[in-house]
Amino acid sequence: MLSVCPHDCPSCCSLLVTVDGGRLTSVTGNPDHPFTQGVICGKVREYAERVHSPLRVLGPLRRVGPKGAGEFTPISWDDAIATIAARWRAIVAAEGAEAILPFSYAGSMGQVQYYAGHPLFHALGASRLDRTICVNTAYAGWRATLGAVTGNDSEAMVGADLVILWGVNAAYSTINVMTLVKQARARGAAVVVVDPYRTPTAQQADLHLMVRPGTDAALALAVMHVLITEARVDRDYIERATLGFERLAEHVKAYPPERVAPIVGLDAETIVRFARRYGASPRTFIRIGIGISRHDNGGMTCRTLACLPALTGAYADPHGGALLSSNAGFGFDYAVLERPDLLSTPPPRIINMIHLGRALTDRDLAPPIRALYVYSSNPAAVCPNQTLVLEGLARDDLFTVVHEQVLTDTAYYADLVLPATTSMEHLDLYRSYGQFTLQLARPVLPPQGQAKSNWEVFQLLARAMGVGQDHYAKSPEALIREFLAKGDETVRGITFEELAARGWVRVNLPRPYTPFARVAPTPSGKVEFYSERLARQGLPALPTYVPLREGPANRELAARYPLQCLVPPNRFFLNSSFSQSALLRRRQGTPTVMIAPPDAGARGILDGDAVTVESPRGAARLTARVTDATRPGVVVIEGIWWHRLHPGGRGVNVLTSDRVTDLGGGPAFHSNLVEVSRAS
Ligand SMILES: Nc1nc2c(c(=O)[nH]1)N[C@H]1C(S)=C(S)[C@@H](COP(=O)(O)OP(=O)(O)OC[C@H]3O[C@@H](n4cnc5c(=O)[nH]c(N)nc54)[C@H](O)[C@@H]3O)O[C@H]1N2
Ligand SMILES: Nc1nc2c(c(=O)[nH]1)N[C@H]1C(S)=C(S)[C@@H](COP(=O)(O)OP(=O)(O)OC[C@H]3O[C@@H](n4cnc5c(=O)[nH]c(N)nc54)[C@H](O)[C@@H]3O)O[C@H]1N2
Ligand SMILES: [Mo]
Repeated sequence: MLSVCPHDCPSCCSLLVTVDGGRLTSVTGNPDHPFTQGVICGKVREYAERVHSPLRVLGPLRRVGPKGAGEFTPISWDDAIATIAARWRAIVAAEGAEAILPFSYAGSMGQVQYYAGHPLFHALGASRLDRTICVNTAYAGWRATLGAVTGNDSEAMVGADLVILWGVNAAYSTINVMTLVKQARARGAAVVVVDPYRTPTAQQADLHLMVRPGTDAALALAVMHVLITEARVDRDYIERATLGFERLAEHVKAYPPERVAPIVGLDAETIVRFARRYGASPRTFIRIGIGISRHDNGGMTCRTLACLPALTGAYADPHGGALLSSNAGFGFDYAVLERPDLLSTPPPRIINMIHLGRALTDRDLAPPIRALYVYSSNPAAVCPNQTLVLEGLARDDLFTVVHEQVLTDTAYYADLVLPATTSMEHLDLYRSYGQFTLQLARPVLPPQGQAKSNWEVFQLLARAMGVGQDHYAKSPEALIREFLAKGDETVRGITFEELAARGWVRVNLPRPYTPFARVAPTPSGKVEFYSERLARQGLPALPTYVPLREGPANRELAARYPLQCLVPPNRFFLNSSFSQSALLRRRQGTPTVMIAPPDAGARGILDGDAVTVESPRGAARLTARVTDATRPGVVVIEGIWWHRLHPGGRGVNVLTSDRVTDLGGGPAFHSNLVEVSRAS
């Protein structure tokens, strides 16, 4: 049977699943899907273990122990819904509906389940949530240069001369890109990886540029310097499709390779060679990851990288260009799912999700948050500044409901836990942010235990609260049909029936897809080297390297916390999902921090030692892995283990800051200064 991977990953794989005796027995990649090509990651191959996990929540639960202890007793669905409705009504009467905060992210990328709660919370007048934790910074930077978050089709890289994987650890985070990289190599392409540590992706590259964290904009500006001074640019493209070239040319004089070399931690010669290689042909494809954007200067970095293919004309080449995300390739009308018409005027306040800890602990917030409803997310583990998040979740006067598939760290703090279906148990429509197919997955299993989908629970809550009834009277299938019908030309003609029969359909985009070949949907209609819009926001109008606020240039902080700490994904978890899996935990090992031999030596740390990593926010216990895969001055903690699985009970995000980046209100997870010491 056909299914779709529901997880928050750009690949959005098409799956083949088998079910036997009411149990999921195997999950493999669909060989007929052009992006999946039969290959899926080691996490989803073990999906049966997740669906039938001993930690699955199978019925509603009520807390009996202290918050955080995870002690519950079963209750009925009727009781659970009645309890929630009664508590919400009392809170609305006493302090107003803004005292209720929904909290969700991308546990499921299915469009029905992702947006299921928006209409209810809009109709109630609850506080709105600004969902910034992942792509907002990157998208804001990309839009500043190009106007829309789309790019060349990854499949085009197969015919490229040069493929650059810039701040993307595809071998972990979107494995199917590696399939395309291998095919490109077989046809003679060179592969360059730009990443501050030697990831498995970097190990497969012809050249790995091990840059210092947060310095990519400087590197890109030096590349521009070389391209422009050596006249390796496409004058025709620049003339017809870009704005501000003369100003850019003047501006990048300040970034000669010799000056940039010590900033980025590469020698000038390497930078020049890289620039010449890039300028040798427009047949160059850059796959840009979201990783580079999780820094203080992340928005500007994305904007700067997006300028490179415009200098060489690669955006117009059928095998060139760049892709950050395929987001805007899908022209849907989200009002169908989100129902902004149900919002009051003026709309309720909006709370940045990365400030969850602040919002829950802020004594001056009026009204305070009295009720939290968490679904499709595990904020206790994934939000920055975990100390504050846990302090908030522990509040006895906070009424917390968590709708979950498994008993997560966040669920441990819930007053009520509600059981959620998995993608194998409910219908949904999926779009990807790394490729251009639309997919549908129908249930292959009945709901496990008493599990209900997000949609079904919001239907019950809407009825109990007496709001949004017109919306929740629809079935998920009717909603999907309406959503398809109201989309623009990119999805016109794609029907529910076709999706149900084939599993996937490519959206109506030309092949090759070169969206920025002649124009870009910016205010000027061109690729903007110079951005009036950024200038109006008080930001540099031209691409600029701005040192990290929390980085080596911050001498005072760096004196106490001399190491830069990156916190990217690991191989076997998906954010904190799959932490529940004993099998995948075994494959993953234990929570570790990678540290370079000189840094370890200076601290008397040996490989395998128990260490404490401390940032200005807090401290976590990990196992040291002494390795030259990272450079001196940079340590790496891969993955988000549920914090209750760390010795000491605090996870990686106890270290990270809830400071926002330069653009888009996203988090600076990787701009994180720490000190590492042997645990006593
Ligand atoms: N196995 C696995 N896969 C995942 C996830 C997971 O947790 N596990 N998460 C999923 C999600 S939600 C997302 S958003 C995507 C994210 O996937 P990606 O787009 O790949 O982004 P990140 O994983 O955040 O970071 C990618 C790389 O950026 C590097 N990096 C950090 N700072 C810098 C820098 O300053 N310069 C450069 N050049 N590189 C830098 C990191 O070291 C890392 O190797 O992956 C998805 N896929
Ligand atoms: N240190 C560090 N922190 C990070 C990151 C990082 O790289 N490093 N990455 C950040 C990024 S990119 C992201 S996107 C966020 C992700 O943060 P989250 O979106 O919170 O991701 P997960 O940890 O995967 O948690 C999703 C939860 O949703 C549940 N779930 C799945 N499907 C459904 C459903 O249909 N209904 C309901 N009710 N629940 C469901 C899963 O069981 C899981 O526990 O984390 C961020 N945090
Ligand atoms: Mo993400």
